[in-house]
Amino acid sequence: MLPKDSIVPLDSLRRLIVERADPVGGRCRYVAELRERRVAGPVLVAQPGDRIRTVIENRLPQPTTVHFHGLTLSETQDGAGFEPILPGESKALEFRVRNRAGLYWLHPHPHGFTAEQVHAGLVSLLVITDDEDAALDEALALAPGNRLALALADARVSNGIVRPYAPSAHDCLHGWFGNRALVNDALDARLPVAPGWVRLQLLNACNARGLLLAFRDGTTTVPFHLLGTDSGLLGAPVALDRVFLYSAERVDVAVDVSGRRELAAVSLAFDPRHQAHGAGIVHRHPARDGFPALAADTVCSQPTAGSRGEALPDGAELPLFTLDVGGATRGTPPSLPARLSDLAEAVVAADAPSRMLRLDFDEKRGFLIDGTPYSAEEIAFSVNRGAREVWEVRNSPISMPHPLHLHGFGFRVLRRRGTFGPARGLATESSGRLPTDLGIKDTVVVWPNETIWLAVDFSLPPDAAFHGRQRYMFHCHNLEHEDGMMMRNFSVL
Ligand SMILES: [Cu+2]
Repeated sequence: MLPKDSIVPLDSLRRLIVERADPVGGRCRYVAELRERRVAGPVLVAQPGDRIRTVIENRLPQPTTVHFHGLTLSETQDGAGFEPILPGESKALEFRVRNRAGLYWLHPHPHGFTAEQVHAGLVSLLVITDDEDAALDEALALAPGNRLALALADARVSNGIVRPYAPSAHDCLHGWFGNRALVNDALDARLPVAPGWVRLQLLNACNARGLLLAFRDGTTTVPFHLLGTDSGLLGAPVALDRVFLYSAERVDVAVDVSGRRELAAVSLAFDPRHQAHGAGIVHRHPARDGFPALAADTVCSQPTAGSRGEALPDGAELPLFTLDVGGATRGTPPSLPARLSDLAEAVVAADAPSRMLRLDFDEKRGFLIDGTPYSAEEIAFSVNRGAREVWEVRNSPISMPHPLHLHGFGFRVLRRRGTFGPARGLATESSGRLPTDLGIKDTVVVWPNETIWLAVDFSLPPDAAFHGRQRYMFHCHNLEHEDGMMMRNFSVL
């Protein structure tokens, strides 16, 4: 993983400071405070069973929270917006890691500020490893430095400077898109690797941009293998030449760079199916009242053209990063293991209760779930601990892709119907499932006019110390949509 000096074991984290690094431009960062040192922009590492015991300190001029995306935690630990940490305040946090090995991440989740704060750079990766995960590294004979965990974001850059977050009404409708990729917060990232297999755990940390990830050597497309998704390894690897990765989704891939001098990761051009049209909606989230924006010249949520002219539209080709291959050739790399994990197909009882959710678009009110804008007090429904449900999620035909995220619980994709052409073309099964649907997910993209069926398991670990009613949420992870109220609460009883 890279860079080595940014790696922080989760159980040694004494304090997590959320700070604004640059008051004019509004860039922010997490700083991990350990017993003996401080690390800006930490990559956290943990194993199942590890315990975190830390204090989160908010040095921003706005409320914040730290959401542990993908982890099974209590309402308080989950860091959704129920208990914002006000400017200058701190919050003690303690929990045990119970999730599978995989790439998870931390980001702010305070109502009305999530998009601005994530865009400002508040993203930290959490890599959970275990024996199965280590066995794979060994089977791939990974050279030191050939395993990387990368957050892929985009930003509007002019004259080498990341412009502050200032969405127009158009941006609030479609999302805030940049023109350059930021990889672990760096522009034009070049990552040194050795010949052989490279294992990449990649997060789409863009506010709104969908990525169609591929690798190129010159003009040649280089195939790769999908090893895992949001919550860890697949049962078996899948050979691919491209993969969709929407906001908050993760992929774990292996690519062989033997015999190459460099390999470019790109997002290929695709039709992003933005079929929602209208003047746009001005969202001034009521939670923002009384707090300043992060950047001096931010004009947040005004119906102006803003800096839209500098944005590349969703679906435009975008260079992401380059692997620089150096060092001695080490012979033919080993073949991939046929099995990666003991992950089995989801088993769904014939009488499993089903729940229908609609992702709606209304020209005046924007994107909503079941026609209902988010309200912190509302509970859309309650489920019992241990319940297993089938969710049927239908996206409107006059809509756009929505990456739907469920807090606290992983799910499996059972089936897709109505998937649009280029995505449908990647399906490997008659059920319409894509290779990324074959693992445990916490975020899944739903295309316009598409219906997906999910198996959701509300089991809590037997040792979970969080008894009583727990509130969680599900929402679109296009962060402009999330702040625009495309979110609902539910509770687990
Ligand atoms: Cu959305």
